[in-house]
Amino acid sequence: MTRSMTGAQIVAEMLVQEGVPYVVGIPGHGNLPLVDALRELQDKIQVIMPRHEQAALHMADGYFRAVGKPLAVYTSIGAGATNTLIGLATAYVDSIPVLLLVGETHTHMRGVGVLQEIERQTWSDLPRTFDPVVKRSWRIDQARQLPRAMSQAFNAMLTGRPGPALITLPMDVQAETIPVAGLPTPETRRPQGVPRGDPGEIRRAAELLVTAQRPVILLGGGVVLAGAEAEARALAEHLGAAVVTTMQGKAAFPEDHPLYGWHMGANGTTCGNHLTNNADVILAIGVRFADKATSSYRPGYAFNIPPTQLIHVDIDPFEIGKNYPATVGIVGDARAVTRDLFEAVAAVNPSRDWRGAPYTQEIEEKVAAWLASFRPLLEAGSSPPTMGRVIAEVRRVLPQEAIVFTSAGNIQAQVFQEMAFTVPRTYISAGGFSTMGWSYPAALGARLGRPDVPVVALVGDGDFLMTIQELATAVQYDIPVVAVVFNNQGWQAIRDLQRIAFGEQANYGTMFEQDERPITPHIADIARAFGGHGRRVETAQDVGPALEEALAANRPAVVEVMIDMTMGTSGGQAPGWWDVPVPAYLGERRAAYERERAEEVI
Ligand SMILES: Cc1ncc(C[n+]2csc(CCOP(=O)(O)OP(=O)(O)O)c2C)c(N)n1
Ligand SMILES: [Mg+2]
Repeated sequence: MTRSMTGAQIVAEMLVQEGVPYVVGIPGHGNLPLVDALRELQDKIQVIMPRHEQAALHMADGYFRAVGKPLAVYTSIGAGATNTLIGLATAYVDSIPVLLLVGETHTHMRGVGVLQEIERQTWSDLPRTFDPVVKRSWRIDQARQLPRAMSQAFNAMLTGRPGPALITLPMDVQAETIPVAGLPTPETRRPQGVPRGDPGEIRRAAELLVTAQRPVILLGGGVVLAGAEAEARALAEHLGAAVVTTMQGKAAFPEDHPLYGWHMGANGTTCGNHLTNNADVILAIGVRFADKATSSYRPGYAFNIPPTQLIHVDIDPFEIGKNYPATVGIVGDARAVTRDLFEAVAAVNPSRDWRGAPYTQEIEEKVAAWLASFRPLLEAGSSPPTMGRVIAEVRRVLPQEAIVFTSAGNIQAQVFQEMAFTVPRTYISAGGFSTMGWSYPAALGARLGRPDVPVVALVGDGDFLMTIQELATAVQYDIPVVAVVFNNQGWQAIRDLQRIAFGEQANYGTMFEQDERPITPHIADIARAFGGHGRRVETAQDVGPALEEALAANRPAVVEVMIDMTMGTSGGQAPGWWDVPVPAYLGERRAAYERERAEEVI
């Protein structure tokens, strides 16, 4: 049966058909027909109004990372659309699907200078504006293009290497009516199954793995995106391989497992670096080998490839051989390839008895030494408490299934290094883009999809102050996320980096001060003014009870913890190396930097 539908009605109905439960957005004159179409379908799809378009993207991003299904975001034209840039970039770098629907200039008005149109170099062209931060975009001219574009956008987002998609919705196209005989359905348009790896290459990889004396399986974000956690564990336990993860791969393997070696890299761990540095074969699954994870490619700080032989598995051929040479490169879905690898290994070798084996003992000893290295700070009873102590209190209070968000600063680095997770998708971080302002709205999105578990954002004061207005959204929709705000009254992570790379004299432009005294808003009071629960604590003993109280309140809540700002105890450790250029006028520091940089193999 042919129906008359507006462009906006086509978009809204296809969102429902795709099973999208929430659409997050801010209205304007540029998207009124879309908002009206969503009004008509409000029984089937709920609109969530954030207070900033950046937060809309982050909410959808957080929802996907927790649930594995995409949400859609809408904005008006111009200003509303451009406010999403950081959100798209964050999602794109970590390969997270989000559908962004932006209002655009009417097709017949292009180029005149419509309110909020940018038309000086070209007529308004939002796909061009967003080109580097979306996997794929569609510039729409007519309503009849929309069914195809919507269907293609979901395919692009959800297949191969996932990522965000952008569709422009010119104002006239949203309101234009066309006859629609039927809309494409996911059942007939979405490919089924996933790309398997090449069987010959899988056999070669299996041969390498079974002869390895010091195998390491390195898990990245691709493992989580493909849901390959169980397969990776089965393979590690069959081989008796050590397991190390990147930031995006954290929690893909139980962090209390005897084969677990934590993380390598500049802000990784001594045990992780030891294992990856000394591996004879590394099986890397869904990993980018980005600079921080590799200690800026300085051999012996995270990796020694070669002589270590690398088996690199990724859905995106672009990643293989990008930064390190691979002995075997396998393009395919992480889950399918890991399962096939397991079968290939099991066909030629029985399961190794790894419990109590010398390699397992070595892993356990190195991990124990790492955990002991920060225990003094973790047990410190000083006031204000150290960040490490507060993280330990948070871990003690939260159940294992609670979902924890971080995004930047010392708190992101330290949770990565010190907090143990045992359930997949419970540690979620904006790892690749390290976006301040991300955690809190992302956690709100996650909680929409996971009302069954506590969702907590662990944020620095700098981080939280970038999207603090989303407390209004949390209160409006009664989303009981707890933000634990680590208030050290400044951008301490950068202050620490200044001190390490440039020296004490470089203390400038990083801490919130007035007349050389720290200055901060009372963040817990702000939370109460928004209508949420808010408590500020200043001693280590008060952290646990305050968090328990906030969780029990079961409404939007902030626990603000004043944090020790003393240099040396203010953050975590840096067991690797990171290429942070310093100027020549710093003399010996520059000379040391040049010597170190000369060792990079990139
Ligand atoms: C949007 C954005 N701007 C700037 C940075 C650079 N940056 C990284 S960490 C950091 C400081 C973070 O401060 P805060 O959230 O208070 O955490 P702290 O390190 O003080 O614990 C800054 C400015 C960033 N990651 N993101
Ligand atoms: Mg801070």
